[in-house]
Amino acid sequence: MSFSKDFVWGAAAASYQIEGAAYEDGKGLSVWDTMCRQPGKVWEDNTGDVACDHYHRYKEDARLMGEIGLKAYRLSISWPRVLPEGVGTINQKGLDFYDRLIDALLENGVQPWVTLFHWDYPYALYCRGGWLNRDSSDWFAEYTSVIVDKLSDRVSNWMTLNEPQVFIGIAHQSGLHAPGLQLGFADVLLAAHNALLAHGKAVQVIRTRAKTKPAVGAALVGVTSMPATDSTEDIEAARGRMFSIWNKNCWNNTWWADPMVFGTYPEDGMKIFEIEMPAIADGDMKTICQPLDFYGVNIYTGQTIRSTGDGGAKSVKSPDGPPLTTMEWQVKPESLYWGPRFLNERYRLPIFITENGMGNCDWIHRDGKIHDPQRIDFLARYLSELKHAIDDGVMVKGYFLWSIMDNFEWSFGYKQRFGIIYVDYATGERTLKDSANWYKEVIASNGAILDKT
Ligand code: GCO
Repeated sequence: MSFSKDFVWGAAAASYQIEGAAYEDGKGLSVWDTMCRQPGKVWEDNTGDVACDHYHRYKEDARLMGEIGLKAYRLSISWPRVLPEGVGTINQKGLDFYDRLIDALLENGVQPWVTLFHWDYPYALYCRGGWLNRDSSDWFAEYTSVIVDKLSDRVSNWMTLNEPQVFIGIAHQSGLHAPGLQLGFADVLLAAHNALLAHGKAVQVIRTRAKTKPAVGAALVGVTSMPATDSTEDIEAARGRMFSIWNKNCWNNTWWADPMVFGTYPEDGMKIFEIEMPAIADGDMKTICQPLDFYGVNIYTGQTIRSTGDGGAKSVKSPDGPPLTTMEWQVKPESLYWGPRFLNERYRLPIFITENGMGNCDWIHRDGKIHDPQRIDFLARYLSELKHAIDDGVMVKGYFLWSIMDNFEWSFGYKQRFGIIYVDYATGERTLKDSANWYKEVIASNGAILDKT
């Protein structure tokens, strides 16, 4: 076995990170627009005001994606661009942008995979309590219906939320991401519950209103554990760690995926969070648990786990001088073997890697090209592990490289470059990096060249 003929080779980006045009054509404010206005919140006070100017350059971008041979592009929609107040009046010009973008992608042979929410939350709704407001799931359902009505004649692949672990945990608990709140844990769990309800209601809306048969999932972040050795004990220890909750934060798999897939919060979490648990109304868990077509997961790295020999697990200290990306994330290719394997075993859904890639120190070399051998090596290692998982029978159906182009990396601003297309932010000029040309060959050979890289 290897990559199937219909394996989805893709790349991803998100609205606020690339679009720019933050104050154009009637777009409303998002919490990231306001966060970037607060001095010191983002590296060098960078903002997404212009970003990659994708709002104006989308045709060129779609053409480049076609040139690379992408089968699919994972984009997200800016909620306040379409609904400046978050609900109510539609901003036609904003909605039309996505209409044109979808057409441009299809003209270039690239299937659009749409994420409804990738963090640019409408500021107007934040002022009404945001995710803490019980109505927030209905606001999201209303927004979803606007998008589905407009795009579902051409879009059939949908993701509801991107990384709730982060936009709740980091944005509402540690405050590093917009809206930058540091709430008590009871409020964090309330926001989490409302976000899960929003997911469930959005799935219902997609299923009832879509004009073409939809495939629906979410893009969760995989908190991946990997065994230190192939021994049964270490594998069990890693699996146990991957699906357990042991401290009061949102950085885990099960608090999010268990309600979505099984309709229950995990027992260990409920025990640890006992005094902070939100009120769960009748029917909530049923609403959250809607049938899903796939499990989308973003995986960049992982934690190596060893059995303690008495049923426990401990994480293995990194070797001295570990391989690191510019984000200082450890290079752990096996995370793309164990992550999908454990998730597929537990949740029994086909897996899509909705993000994987690396921040690298890219610049234009003296020959005018962008040589990024580290990224090529990184991707080859990770994709080989993914192939290994598929060979072992793990149901993995697609892979989205993060990112199609350099972009605004949240609180890191433009300091980090994740793209396979280089963006000169001063001019907007795009240049394919070596990795883009390499990925083109990976796609054209359906992964066969990985063995030769
Ligand atoms: C996230 C997001 C992306 C990031 C990417 C690199 O995981 O933070 O989904 O928007 O840019 O993961 O950090």
